[in-house]
Amino acid sequence: MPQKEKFYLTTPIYYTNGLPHIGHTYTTVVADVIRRYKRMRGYDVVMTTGTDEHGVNVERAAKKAGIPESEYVAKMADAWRALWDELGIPADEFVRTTDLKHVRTVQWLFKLCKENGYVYKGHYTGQYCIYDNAFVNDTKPGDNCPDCGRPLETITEENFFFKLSSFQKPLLDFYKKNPDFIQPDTRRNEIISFVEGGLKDLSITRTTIRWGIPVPGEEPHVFYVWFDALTAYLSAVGGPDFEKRGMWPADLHLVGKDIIRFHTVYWPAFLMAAMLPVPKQVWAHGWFLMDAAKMSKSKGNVVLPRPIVNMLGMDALRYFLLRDVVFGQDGNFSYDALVTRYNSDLANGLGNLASRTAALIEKNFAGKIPKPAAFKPQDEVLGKEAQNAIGEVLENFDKLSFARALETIWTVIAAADKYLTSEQPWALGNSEADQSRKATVLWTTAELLRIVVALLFPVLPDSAAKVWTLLGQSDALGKFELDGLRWGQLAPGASLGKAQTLFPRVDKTEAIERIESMANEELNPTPATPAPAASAPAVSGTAAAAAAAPAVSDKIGIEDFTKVEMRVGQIKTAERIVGADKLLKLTVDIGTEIRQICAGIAQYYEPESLIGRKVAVVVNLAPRKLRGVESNGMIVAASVGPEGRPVLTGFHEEVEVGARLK
Ligand code: ME8
Repeated sequence: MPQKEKFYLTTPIYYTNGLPHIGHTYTTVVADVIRRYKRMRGYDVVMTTGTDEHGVNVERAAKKAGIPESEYVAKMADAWRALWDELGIPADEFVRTTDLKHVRTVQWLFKLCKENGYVYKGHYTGQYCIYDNAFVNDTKPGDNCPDCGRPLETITEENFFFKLSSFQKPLLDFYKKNPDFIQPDTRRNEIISFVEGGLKDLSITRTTIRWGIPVPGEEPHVFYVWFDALTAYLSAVGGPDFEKRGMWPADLHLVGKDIIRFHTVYWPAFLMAAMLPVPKQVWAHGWFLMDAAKMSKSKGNVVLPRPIVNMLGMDALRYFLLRDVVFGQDGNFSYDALVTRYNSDLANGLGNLASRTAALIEKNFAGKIPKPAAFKPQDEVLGKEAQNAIGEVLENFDKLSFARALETIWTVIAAADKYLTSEQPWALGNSEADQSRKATVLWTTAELLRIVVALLFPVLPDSAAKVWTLLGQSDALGKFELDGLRWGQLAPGASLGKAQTLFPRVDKTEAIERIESMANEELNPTPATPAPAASAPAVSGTAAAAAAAPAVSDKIGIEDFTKVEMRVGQIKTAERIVGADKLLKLTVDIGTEIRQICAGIAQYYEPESLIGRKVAVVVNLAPRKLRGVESNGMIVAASVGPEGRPVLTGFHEEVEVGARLK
């Protein structure tokens, strides 16, 4: 058997000072799609992800948590790994920068660079962003970080420097010789002009940070975050023994555009200095934005993967991430677009075609794939369309043009829908001619579905495999070789598998409310309230949600109660929120300020009836977003009856706005 060609791809190794949001999920999902695709094209694939665990941020976070750094990062790495497992995208190699094999690789790489004359000791004074772990050029003392907006610190210290300046020409030559090294082209041009502008030597160690990999014999120097982090790609596949494993150099580093420079300038320069093979390609995708801003937990605008998966399934999230944004460009994340696509493309499109076809075969051919009779031109046209789609889709997957590939597949699905509607196999009778025609039409549709799901497996692994089994295919779809996929291979006589609902239609408003409510709970967990199950009613923004939860058995002390600051507020304005029929947007005077608060009372209170009304407000609740609208506080309401109708609190005497409830 000929040896398989290898393909090594990586995601960034993510920082451990937060948990994965949809941006990290995006990169990891894309890596998983490529991994599955390449395996179906006959490659021996390894995909690496991991955690970037050193630096001052970790020191601080561990201190805040009151635990040693090693314990803190171990917990965080477990949480990242567990989430990838839960989402069905575990890496083949999960590398942690605190792994011994990684520590050894970094020290070895440094030794090689030093022996080859590319490392020297010097002093550095500069403005340093402790949040981004980087010195920031072109800034002065007192400035804020241009990336994250937080204050910079002036730092002078003895450092080891890497002679990046020696690599201007080698890098430019390398980019020229390997025009596909940096993708997409716009990023390539940016990097080329950056390198043409001149490269300064790079400080690669610190003495001000304790939590890092020590430079052997040079303590207290520890490695600077990028020399440490980038090397993880190599540690994951053998480190100094990389030749034995045979995976290095990487075929593809997938990164967000924020870290392209580190991957396309520093990383190849480090490797060139050590005389090691340089990766073949770095692909920088765009950002998922929320309200036109990059997501970050401090801005409170992160989208979490788990609530979406609980509500719609992982395949739906994967499909949306790849279909809605052109790979390489920025895209705005919207729950509305997500659920709309789910209903139109997955529930009504693929899901409906599969269940219709299976039901007709079940009814007319006792659940066995029928044998087609003579083909009519319209059958052949459809067959050609599916056959042509194979080439087009593979070509687009090769270029990482996922949205294009999916568009092509959905054109074929739409053509099959139209075909069924015009051929109307359900209207044909039981004569021999009608039976033959029915058999031909249903075989044609089933064959098209087989091709569609074979192509879709990298993106929709669960549902594609379900349809594959439904069509009576016994081999594992993930092992199917796409190079052998052709129109006409569906063997008649195979028994259909068990019918399953693939993508049940959902009510958009309700689905979004549930996702948001689960996300709020995950971001601001209330220890007294269990995380809502997917089927729990969403009554966001009022205390009714908490009141509807099962009774809390443990009593709390007064010190816990006093943590909740409740005040008398007066409603100033109230309006409905377009697309959210349960929510009202209120502005409420709480004595010291006017707050915007969303409350899940729209089905029970007319907005106008609320103006001037005095209510109890929890004022020290962390702000959250409901249907994209900021809510800063919570209106207290009783939860009445089985459906939890919210009834607002009131006062029987005149009370001052802002008075505290005790
Ligand atoms: O930068 N949209 O880690 P990190 C799309 N540890 N992708 C996003 C995103 C968004 N809004 N937010 C994050 C680091 N990402 C370093 C990397 S590698 C040797 C060291 C994705 O936790 C995207 O892939 O900040 C981005 O490059 C990465 O997460 C940054 O992750």
